[in-house]
Amino acid sequence: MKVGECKGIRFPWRGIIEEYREFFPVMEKTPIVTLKEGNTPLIKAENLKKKLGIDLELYFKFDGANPTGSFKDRGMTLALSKAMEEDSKAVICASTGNTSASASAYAAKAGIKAIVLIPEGKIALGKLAQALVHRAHVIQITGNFDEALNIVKALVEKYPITLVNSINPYRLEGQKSAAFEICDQLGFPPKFHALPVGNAGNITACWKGYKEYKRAEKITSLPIMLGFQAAGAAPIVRGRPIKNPETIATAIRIGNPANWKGAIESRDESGGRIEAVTDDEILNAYTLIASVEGIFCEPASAASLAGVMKLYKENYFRAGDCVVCTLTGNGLKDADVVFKVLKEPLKVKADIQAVVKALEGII
Ligand code: AN7
Repeated sequence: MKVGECKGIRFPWRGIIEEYREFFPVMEKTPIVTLKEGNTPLIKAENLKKKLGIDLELYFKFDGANPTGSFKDRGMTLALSKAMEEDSKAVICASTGNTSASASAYAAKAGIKAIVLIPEGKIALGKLAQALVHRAHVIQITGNFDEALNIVKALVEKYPITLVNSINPYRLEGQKSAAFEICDQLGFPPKFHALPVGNAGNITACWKGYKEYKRAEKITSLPIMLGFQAAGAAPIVRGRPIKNPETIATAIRIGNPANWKGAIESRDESGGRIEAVTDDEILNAYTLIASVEGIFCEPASAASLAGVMKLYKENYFRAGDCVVCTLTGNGLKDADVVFKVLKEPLKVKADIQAVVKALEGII
């Protein structure tokens, strides 16, 4: 190959729609809007297994490695492709941050407008930056996610704008690809699949994915679904909407999940559990995943491991069970949290003696 001659990308991953086309409601003429989402790493957590002394085959599905840094891209590629097929001129969503980041990026790629409603002061800075830089029309409301979603739902009744929250069925269609990938990467379905639960779209989507993969005879068994909500925002666990949800994991600060029913069905059909984990448990799992496994996920994502650790202590699992935890988003989006949890780094004079002294006992 001559220098400067580009032959295109070799062995390209084509994005989830092209890779799993037979499972999606797309047509020949559907314009595919993709940032090549999916194909995210499935990482075996050997270090964590040793460190915690747990007898599980534990894996992380790191969906923070998606183009905009979260699993939402899996749903957004389909939602935007269908919006384009329907000749939509604008998309709208309410968001705790990741949906808005993803919608903004995919709308930019599609060349249409994005409008996002977010709870003021309650979304991670990186996510807000993403919506702004992709040139979405960002509106901060002095209210929470649930209120923002109600406004957005009312707006799409009146205006010709496509809703891209997970009540848009194409979102869940796309997100089920995570289940396909996990089965393909492992070579079989896991015994358990643990996820954080906010609006409950992802657990609903993954469960749908496993069922479809089984129907297509790609797998012969189904996993048991485990969903974890933050204790201060755990409507499904408490059995009633939470008016003022609170948690450090702002991504899942949701009091009235749109896919509530889907989450209950996933739990009950698979024989799984939906439980609450405290902010302390979430933060402990968050720093553990980063320091022991080298994966920087966002706090909400760590709810999956926090929940698995909690159930492990309750002797819920059998020795050697295969457990996949989805890490839904990238920690860089919400780096501020690190400084709330860990000490600031040492500061010393620019002099070798001072640095050596600071490293006493380390080198
Ligand atoms: C990192 O972006 O709801 O249970 O508006 O960003 O499918 O809602 C985000 C949710 C987990 C929960 N982890 O997933 C939004 C939004 C992260 C998230 C969830 C979200 P769902």
